[in-house]
Amino acid sequence: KKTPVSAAAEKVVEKVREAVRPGNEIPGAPGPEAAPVEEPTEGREPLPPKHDQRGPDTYGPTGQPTGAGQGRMAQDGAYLTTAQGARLYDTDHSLKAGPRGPALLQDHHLREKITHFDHERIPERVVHARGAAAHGVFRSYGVAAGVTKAAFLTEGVETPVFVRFSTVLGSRGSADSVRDTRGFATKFYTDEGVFDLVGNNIPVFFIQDAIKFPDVIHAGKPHPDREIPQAQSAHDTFWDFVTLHTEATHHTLWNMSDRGIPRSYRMMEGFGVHTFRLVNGEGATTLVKFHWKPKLGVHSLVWEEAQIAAGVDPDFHRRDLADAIEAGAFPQWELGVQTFPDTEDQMFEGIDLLDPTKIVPEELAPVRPIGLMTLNANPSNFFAETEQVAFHVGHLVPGIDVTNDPLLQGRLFSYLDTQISRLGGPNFGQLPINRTHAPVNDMLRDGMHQTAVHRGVAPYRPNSLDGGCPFLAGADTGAYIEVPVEVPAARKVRDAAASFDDHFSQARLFWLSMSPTEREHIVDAYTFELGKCWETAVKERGLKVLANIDPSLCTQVAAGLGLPAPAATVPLAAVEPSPALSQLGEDWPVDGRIIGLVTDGAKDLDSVREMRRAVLDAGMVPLVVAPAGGSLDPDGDPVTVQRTFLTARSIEFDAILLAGAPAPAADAYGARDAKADDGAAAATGVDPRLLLMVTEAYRHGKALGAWGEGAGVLEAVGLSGDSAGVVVGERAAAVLQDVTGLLAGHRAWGRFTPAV
Ligand code: HDD
Repeated sequence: KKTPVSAAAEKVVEKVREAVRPGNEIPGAPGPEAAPVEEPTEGREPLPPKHDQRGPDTYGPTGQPTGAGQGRMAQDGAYLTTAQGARLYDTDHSLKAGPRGPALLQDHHLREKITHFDHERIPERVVHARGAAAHGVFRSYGVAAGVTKAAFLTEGVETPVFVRFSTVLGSRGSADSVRDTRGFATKFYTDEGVFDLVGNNIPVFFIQDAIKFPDVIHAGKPHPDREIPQAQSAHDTFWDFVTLHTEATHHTLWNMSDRGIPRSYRMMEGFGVHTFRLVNGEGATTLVKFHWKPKLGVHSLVWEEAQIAAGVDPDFHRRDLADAIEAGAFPQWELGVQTFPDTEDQMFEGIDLLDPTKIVPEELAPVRPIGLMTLNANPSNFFAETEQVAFHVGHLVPGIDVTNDPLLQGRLFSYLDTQISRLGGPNFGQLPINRTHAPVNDMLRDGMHQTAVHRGVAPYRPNSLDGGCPFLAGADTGAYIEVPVEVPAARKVRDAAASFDDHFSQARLFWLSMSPTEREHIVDAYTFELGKCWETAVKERGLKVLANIDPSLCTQVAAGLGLPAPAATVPLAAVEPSPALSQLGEDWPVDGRIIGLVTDGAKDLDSVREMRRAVLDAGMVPLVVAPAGGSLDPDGDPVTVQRTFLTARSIEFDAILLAGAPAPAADAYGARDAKADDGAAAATGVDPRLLLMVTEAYRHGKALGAWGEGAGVLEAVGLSGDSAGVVVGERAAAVLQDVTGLLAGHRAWGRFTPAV
């Protein structure tokens, strides 16, 4: 006999059954099969479970395993329950004194649901709050085995990794494409414990001593009164600090270069920044700087494109990374090392290896590749993985040690400390994403969010009650065996080495290593950022700093600001340029590049089909753009439209191919914005939104290709096959070949003045 409660529950289950999507049926749900519901998009298999998360570690909120083959749905069981496992028959109405009465305090479900929701957010990271991450694997070439005993660097060893990329200044919800340094943090789950390489895409830092980190970050973050601007360095406090504090000059110059606006996380270098110390099996030490080199090359946005992207697609980099991995275009980086003898003075060719504002040019110490990292899986849950991952420069394995770099020394304190407030206590290492893959046998106990159920009575050493366990490893096997480096007798001081006083020579080295186009971008960036400052004194001080880098840089920026160019106050350093610092001049693989394929939706669809296939075969991603959405030629060989003139903007594409010349379409959704009576459209007969797309792409140095009627669009904006980086041909295939050639160099650099 049914009680009224179970009858209501039956009704709810019935509703759920009706809504269940095919393939997602609740395992073990009672009753007849649910009627399939029409799906608007094609179904696809879920991503395979991540290797480092298989096994007994993954449990749902109430303890049910969510390992391989499970966890496709938000919930695993048939019935909705409370956190305590009590089944619920209604989750939409609070318990009230009558249908129109007040809510009752005894409604546990209401209070539990709202309380949990109220506490869903944790504090965002104090820096690097905005990020995106991916799982992958690192395969060692074994070439570093002579200089380090780290087991994961022996030949052929594969180590699971989790990498989080980030901006520095913006909040969690800020835009990806802003001008900023990017974080590049890698967690290696090695058999000997976790090794974190917590680096950036810029090889130097603003400050030489960690004690100044709060200063530089307070200056860079939004102004404390109005909390603006968000995720920007173009404001008075930032420039006030970096112009007063000239050791920031080198890092600031990198930020003002194209490195500050990467095209993609997949196309960034990564740097460990500090000099680390490697130790081999014999105890011999080598100083080392870590580098990540992307297989796709180092590429950037152009500034206007970055600004448009920040509004049109604030998730530009996050989406790019996730889409590429989902499409199987797995990004790869080689890990490389520059090695230096561990001399007493820790200098190399006159460069202080302990000064994090200095690089060692690759021409002086080549980067030797020691392994390959492939990112091959997206996180399944942003909060659990990307948000809760906790990196720490002190997470080291035997064979890798720190140096006395004063910036690194302070970081060793900060990263552990920050997790305690961000993740709510000292047990953050037990979160699935942070768990080491090596067996843990510590004597750390209790604390907030303790999830381990420790046994035994003697979490102390020495003990006799737990059999004296755990035992200690031999002196040659444990981590954190200090390298017995000499610490010369010294007096306690608050000071730095005299070599730290050189703030300009390497900034000059970077400037001199840039191509003319890259220099022009740097001039524009300084002029923009200082131009956004309110205080003239800040602008003038900014120019004084630039004069000490290079007079031509200073003069050009001064002209843009309308201020006199000051003279240098220090002698300009005589430095050799380092060609390795320039991003331009080479050809790179085009894998995963996004190609906009524009059609009028009716004519010459065969060439669109042919081009789509050819773009895919070249390892790139074609996106068909048409005046309206849906399917072209649905009764024949259908072509799916992925973007319309309403939903697409030029910034999404690395190159645009024009198969047709769509006229202003009064009937397409969104065409009212296009104003059929728009002057340009009326004059050219081409949809003005397409004219904007092509003009922008041209201005941003993107390759353009056209055949057939598509050439008419180019003509409408005054371009032809003779324009730099523009290809017009009879046949689609030949056009693609030339466009791919242009993409290999990233942009049509010949379009910029001065040319490369
Ligand atoms: Fe830092 C986060 C990189 C100097 C204090 N840092 C953080 C992240 C990266 C870096 C990539 C984000 C990690 C993630 O994705 O979770 N930081 C660097 C580099 C530095 C550097 C390359 C200089 C070479 N950092 C630095 C200093 C201090 C900190 C000098 C403090 C004295 N950094 C932190 C932090 C953060 C952090 C407050 C914020 C969130 C976190 O650690 O987990 O502890």
